[in-house]
Amino acid sequence: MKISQRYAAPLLLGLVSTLLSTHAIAMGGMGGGCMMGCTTTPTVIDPPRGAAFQDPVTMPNISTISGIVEVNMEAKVAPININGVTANLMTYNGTYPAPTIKVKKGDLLKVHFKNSLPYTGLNMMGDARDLTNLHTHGLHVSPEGNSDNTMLSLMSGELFDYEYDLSLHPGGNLNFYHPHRHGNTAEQMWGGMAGALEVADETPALAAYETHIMMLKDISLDGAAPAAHTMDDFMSGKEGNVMMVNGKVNPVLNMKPGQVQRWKIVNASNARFYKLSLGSHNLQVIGSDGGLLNKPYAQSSILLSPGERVDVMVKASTTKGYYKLLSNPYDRGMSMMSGGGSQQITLLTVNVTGTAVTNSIPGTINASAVRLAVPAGTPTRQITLSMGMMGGMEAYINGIAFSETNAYTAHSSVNTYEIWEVFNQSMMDHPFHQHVNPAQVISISGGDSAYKSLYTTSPAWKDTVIVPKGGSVKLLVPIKDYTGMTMFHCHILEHEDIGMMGLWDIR
Ligand SMILES: [Cu+2]
Repeated sequence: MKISQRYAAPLLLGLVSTLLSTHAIAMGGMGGGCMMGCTTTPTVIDPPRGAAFQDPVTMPNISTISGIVEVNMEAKVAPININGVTANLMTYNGTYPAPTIKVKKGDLLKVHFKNSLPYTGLNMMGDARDLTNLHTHGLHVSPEGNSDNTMLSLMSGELFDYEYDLSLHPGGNLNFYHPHRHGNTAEQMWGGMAGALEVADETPALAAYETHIMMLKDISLDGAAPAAHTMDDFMSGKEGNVMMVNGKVNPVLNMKPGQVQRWKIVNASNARFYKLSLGSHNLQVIGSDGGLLNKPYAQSSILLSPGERVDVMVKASTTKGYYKLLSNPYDRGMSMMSGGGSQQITLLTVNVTGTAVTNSIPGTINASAVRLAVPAGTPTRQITLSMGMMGGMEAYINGIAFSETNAYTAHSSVNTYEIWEVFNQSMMDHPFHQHVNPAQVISISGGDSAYKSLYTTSPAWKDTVIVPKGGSVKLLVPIKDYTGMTMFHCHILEHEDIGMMGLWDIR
């Protein structure tokens, strides 16, 4: 196993602290916008209807052996057309979004990884920009060795063969692969490194529906490159000014009148939250991060933070016409002035057209999905998330900013349960993500009421949950099957890079 071979000290932090303190005062403190309760008129971002909707391309499987999926994956800079502008993005295999890897439960996934990112010096964290690795967000697999090992660090030119044994992964769900090299994660994912990893479900009732994958991402360009991160971006989380579904602005998806489609949606943005709605249509949630729910849960809108996935069924109106899939304003705490907190964005347009069909949404999805009772005597662990106020560009878990030499470490025993009570002591929401083991949400204090209701009443398995600003979340975490050193962190990836990450040592 290779641990970071080229890990430079964060030389710039002293300078950064000074500048940030000055700036924070100028902005009137950490909030930088509406602290509470204020309303603004949404900024409407309604681009013209774009090209026909396309799913991400599928990653070619080079294996001829049943039960083995084998892919070649190369991290590299490549020209990508972003809304008419050709920009050099950081990609997997030269495409954005990266190709979807398709596997099924029980498969062995082999990834022949090559790091062809060029060495281009150090970033603001003091880390060489080429260092990367691969995280399979959502997979219940080993975090050790050549599996989902986010302690690895691969230099430009390095090859590495990953292997993921999916025999204990519980079932069908949409996962998400992206880099996880501490200090570089935010810049690399912002630059375009993200792909879907679909574990097929074995639910015959769902097989007949037209199904699509939608990767939501925003970006800003500076000339022919992704806009560079600033210190403010690391504190606030970087949002872009071009919002895309599968790399396209406002693509048009055709549905027949009355047709039911299934959409598997992943928020692949660094920091932008989406509050999705489709006119007067209900979005019927049938699955979440970790798999299918027992039945559809009708929602008029769905809040989706970075790293979360949602599996929805939508029944098209019987009235032909155009319907906008919107992202509505949601104040995550730092974005009221310019970002998603104040914006109503048309992400995609549904064109209801053609000959009517009579589809219906099944009443039962996965009868075996249940909410677990909390086992008697389950111990509680308290995890507190906080941000540096005046002290510097840092974020903390239980008061410690993660580094390779110092981290809050949770010590757990395999095949036990724990309750994790996660407190947010900052004025921003933080999507809390734990690797390897999904959890069920016992309770949420604060935040969006529909989000709270959905995830505290349905048998959802979550690996990413919003911890509302000033609020808390209580999770029931089964620690199953795998020992090893893994991680939990904020999925606003800038916050992860500045330290809002802890180690999880499972023995
Ligand atoms: Cu955060």
